[in-house]
Amino acid sequence: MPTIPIDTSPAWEIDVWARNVLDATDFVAIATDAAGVIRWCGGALRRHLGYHADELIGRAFVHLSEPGELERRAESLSSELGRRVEVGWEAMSVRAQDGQPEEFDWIIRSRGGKPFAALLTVTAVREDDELTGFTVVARDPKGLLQVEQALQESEERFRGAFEHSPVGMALVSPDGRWLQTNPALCRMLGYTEAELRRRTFSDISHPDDVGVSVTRVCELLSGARSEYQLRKRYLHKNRRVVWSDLNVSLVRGRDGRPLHIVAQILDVTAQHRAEEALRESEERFRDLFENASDMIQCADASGHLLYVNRAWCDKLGYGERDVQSLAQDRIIHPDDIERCRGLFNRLMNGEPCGTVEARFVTRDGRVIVVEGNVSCCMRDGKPALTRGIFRDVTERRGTERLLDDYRRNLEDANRRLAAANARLEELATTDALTGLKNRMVLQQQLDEEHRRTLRYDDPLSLVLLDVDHFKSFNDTFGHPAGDEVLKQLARLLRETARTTDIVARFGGEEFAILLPRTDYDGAFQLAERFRLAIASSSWERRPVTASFGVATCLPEMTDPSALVSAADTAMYRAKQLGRNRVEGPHGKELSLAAM
Ligand code: GH3
Ligand code: MG
Ligand code: MG
Repeated sequence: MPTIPIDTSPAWEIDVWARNVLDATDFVAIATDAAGVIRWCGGALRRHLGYHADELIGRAFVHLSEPGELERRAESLSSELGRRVEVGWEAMSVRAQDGQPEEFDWIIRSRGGKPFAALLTVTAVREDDELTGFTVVARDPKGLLQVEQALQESEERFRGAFEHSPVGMALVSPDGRWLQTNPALCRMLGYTEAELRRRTFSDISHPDDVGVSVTRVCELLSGARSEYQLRKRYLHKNRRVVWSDLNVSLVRGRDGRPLHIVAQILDVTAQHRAEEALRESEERFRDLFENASDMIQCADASGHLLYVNRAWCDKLGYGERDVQSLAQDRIIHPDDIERCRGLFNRLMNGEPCGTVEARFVTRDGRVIVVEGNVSCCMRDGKPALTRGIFRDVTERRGTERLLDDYRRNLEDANRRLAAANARLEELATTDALTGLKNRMVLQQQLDEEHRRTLRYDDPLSLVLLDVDHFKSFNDTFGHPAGDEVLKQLARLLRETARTTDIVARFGGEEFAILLPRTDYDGAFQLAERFRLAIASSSWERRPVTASFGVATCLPEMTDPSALVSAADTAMYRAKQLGRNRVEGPHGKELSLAAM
């Protein structure tokens, strides 16, 4: 028979047989008063906890607890019940007081100081509706002990992992308070663990992310989801934004009540910034690509389109989807395919880029003219794809053609105008009957040569000639025959003159020959030559002769008309002296001297 400790209080007496039965069981049985002071204990007490019953009687049960256990339980019950639960016997018995047996995991400190895990069942004892005490049954301590050891080791391992994890980790109460946080999280957020304990997750979340965080937690607590992932912002103690990837799950007790929230928080600020920068740059390029007014296309190495931009679709009338794996030949005008394939093959053979002008055919069969630039993109040393940027130049080509036509017409018109002008000038300067220069031209040339003579002191001479007895010729043979004489005479003068001499019809049957750089002697000899040419020419009706007057410009002749007058005077002298002769203003002497 085991030793039976007898409580002196009659209320705590127990039947010997009952005690024996209890001692044979594998659980520890304890009875306390209403304040949790142990009044009786038995069962597997000694075997599993090492105590004698009388060592425990009179001690508060809570003194058998591991440090921290009571605080944790009081805290969790406080948040669960929404009122403050004292760190003491109340934390162990509050539910039992409500009339239901309370079952929970607990760690009891054994006699040797070793912790033992037990499943405690606390039941209130009432007499006449008055609470007189509690029974506490610590079950299955042996099995639990092994589990406890394993748990302890595992907890140590877990704690090590928790403490040294580079990822922020935390236990959060269902109402959002940080219960336990690891150093990585403290570093990430700039708070000490104690500072975090005084805050909720909402306190340090970015205001814009509080709403979604709270919603997710509510979903967890309501059972709508068992975990969630979220990218959210926290505010570091120094107010800077910390981007994090949050992984959250809920731990529930045996009875399904939410115990605490486990959160893993990875600082992704740098990654987030990089992603943002990438997204922005991608957006910029996409904007450029999509909104470019040029047509942009990308094709694979077999010439099938991979993607095109909006301008491409708009110009050619295709939808973005129709284009996928469309052969690019399909949009090229049949007559231009050969040339375009040539460029494509050159690109495939290593030419980095090339320009092309070609006709594209729209989906509804219209033809547009494009010019563009195609380049090749290499991957692993092999041509992987081609990119082309094309501009619709249909209108420009049309305008260019119009401009070309216009330019050609203009050139034509200019040519015709120049010809007409030349003709007009000829008409204005040429004598219609003889084809010689007219008197106006003679006058201009005379003015010009006269100026030159005065300036350079070059000699200048003028010969005037008048057909002899021409009136009687006309009278005898008719005017048309007279015209023929004038034409033949003009031809003779032209043939006899030097290239520098200017032969003109002076009026009626009078002609003039202006002789630049020719002195009086030279002029006289030339006049003789003209005279002989006329007199010796064969004439159809009767011999024709003319009388010549020669004059050379003298320094006192400041006006060109003086030269004309001198020649005219000389010509009259020739008439008076018998015609068919050459005369100077003062007779023939000079010429004779020269002959
Ligand atoms: P002279 O020897 O004194 O010069 O006598 P002339 O008859 O030649 O002189 P006159 O001045 O009396 O007559 C000139 C004639 O020249 C008169 C005119 O009919 C003729 N004549 C002038 N121009 C033309 C012309 O273009 N064609 C023809 N057929 N005759 C012309
Ligand atoms: Mg005359
Ligand atoms: Mg005459």
